[in-house]
Amino acid sequence: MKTLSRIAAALALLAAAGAQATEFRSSDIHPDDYPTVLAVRHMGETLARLTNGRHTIKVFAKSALGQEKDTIEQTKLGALAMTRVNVAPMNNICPATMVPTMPFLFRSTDHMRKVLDGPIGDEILKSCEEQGFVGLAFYDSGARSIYSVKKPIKTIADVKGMKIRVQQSDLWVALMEAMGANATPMPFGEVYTALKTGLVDAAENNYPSYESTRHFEVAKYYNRTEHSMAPEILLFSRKTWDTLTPQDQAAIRTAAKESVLFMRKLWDEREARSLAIVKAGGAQVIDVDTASFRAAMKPVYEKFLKDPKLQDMVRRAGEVK
Ligand code: GTR
Repeated sequence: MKTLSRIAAALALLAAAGAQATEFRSSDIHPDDYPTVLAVRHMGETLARLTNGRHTIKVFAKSALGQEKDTIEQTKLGALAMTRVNVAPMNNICPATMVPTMPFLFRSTDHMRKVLDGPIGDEILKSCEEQGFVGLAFYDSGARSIYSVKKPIKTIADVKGMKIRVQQSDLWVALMEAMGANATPMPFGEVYTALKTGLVDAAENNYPSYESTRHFEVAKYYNRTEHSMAPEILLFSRKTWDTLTPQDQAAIRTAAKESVLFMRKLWDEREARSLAIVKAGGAQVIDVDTASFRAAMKPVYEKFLKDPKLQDMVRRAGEVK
């Protein structure tokens, strides 16, 4: 009897040693109180609970580990276990991420959430695996609108010739050019200075990012173009993933999915709060003739959706009620 229990204890020890305890490092460019950062921390708590404390996540916020393009690279190499980025810097790497970026694709927040929660969302996440990333989830990022320094924008004619900062993606450059602007791709962390020094006349983002970066202090016209609802994406390093047990992989997926609901609640609250902050800080919210923008987007669809698979995803997304 004694020998048997000694063997059982030894086996348990061996199993525990085999299933390594890990603190996964994850990165984010946003500050500590931003919904994406809080959501990944929440995911870490869930993961610790599901794995009896064996696995946790440490989030490095405020670009501590670099801008989004750098952290994507590190995640691919396995130097970083996870990164939370927008789909934009993934557009060139993993083409299906262009689908939820497409201008005026989603009719509402509700529509966007339904599409991303369904099979189309899963297909997009899965498609990044070939490129070295396990797509775990999408997070909300609201609607993006153009904010300008010198003059408000009411119709597409007002955008002509404006220098507008975009994210580092060919699709984003084309999208802005289709509006008649000069697109200037640059990392997020450089936008404040670019607006302030006149390197660009405008940028575009959702209310929480416009607020948290204090961009509203330099570019006070927030013109509601609402041209894209490009979501955030949570990526796990495929290299690290392949070293994990199926049980641990499942726990990570469950924790990620749970964090999505948590994040949406935070997001809705933050959007409202950010809007109040920017208004109190002097920002003017301008109503825009969005039809004129919508009408100019056809060439963007034609150029970037040549692959019938992507065309089909866009068609199916439109049909989601
Ligand atoms: C924010 C997004 C970031 C980044 C940023 C940008 O809304 O959360 O991931 O994409 O926009 O414009 O670079």
